[in-house]
Amino acid sequence: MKRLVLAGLVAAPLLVLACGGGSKDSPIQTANAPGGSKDPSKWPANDRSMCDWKNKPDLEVTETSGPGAMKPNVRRVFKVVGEGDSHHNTLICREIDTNLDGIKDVVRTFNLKGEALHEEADTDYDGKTDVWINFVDGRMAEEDEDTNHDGKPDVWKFYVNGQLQRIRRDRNNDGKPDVWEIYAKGRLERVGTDESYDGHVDRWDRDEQLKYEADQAEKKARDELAGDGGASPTLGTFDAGAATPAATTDAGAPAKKPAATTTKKK
Ligand SMILES: [Ca+2]
Ligand SMILES: [Ca+2]
Ligand SMILES: [Ca+2]
Repeated sequence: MKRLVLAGLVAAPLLVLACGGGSKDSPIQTANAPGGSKDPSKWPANDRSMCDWKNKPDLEVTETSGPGAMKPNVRRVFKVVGEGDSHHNTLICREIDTNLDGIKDVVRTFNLKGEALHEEADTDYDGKTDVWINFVDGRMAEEDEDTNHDGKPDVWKFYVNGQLQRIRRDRNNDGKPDVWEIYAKGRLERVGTDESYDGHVDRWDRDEQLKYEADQAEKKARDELAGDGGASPTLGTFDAGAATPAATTDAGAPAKKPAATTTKKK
């Protein structure tokens, strides 16, 4: 069961956990948040809780130890709802110290129906949040990422019915998007680039058919590797997100190659 719970988490911590299983390169795994420690006996008293539960006596809190944890690294916050027979606890917040350094690094909140609402994560364990996820009807609708470690999002991914629709990227770190990627059925269809950083697309590229075919094949292979996949619909969603690192580097580059179809705008 614990594995299922973890499967619902954001992809990056999941990958780190997977690396802990003894795969080749896991430099991230050794990273500590500032103030954290790999030695559980030196875990800080303040685990930098990201759930809002302190001084709220009406909430119930549990602390449990996830896989590999010597001390509790998972906190769940429950709200007591209903009366009489319908009286029960419902999970409203769960936070985890995924790299076991004593500092919580991923938090997810839930509504009273049990659907995910929001998630925040510090996936590189530098003490700063770098992934923000919003859910609609329990499914991921938007995932923002900070890739340049300035504490602000510079990649914005949008999903509809669990499928990636658009990605906006900020290449010059002015906080505004200058690359727009449009996806159809999970495939990158076209890329708009704002070369002058004035907020307007200067060029749309619709080429790179082969690359997208390769991406698709890779995704298919990954889906098959994921096996039953029945754990949660979000697992598939996270896979879609995981396909983007390759797209990230490629998206900045298409200008170099002559595009099959290039249209000038404005
Ligand atoms: Ca941590
Ligand atoms: Ca971070
Ligand atoms: Ca920009």
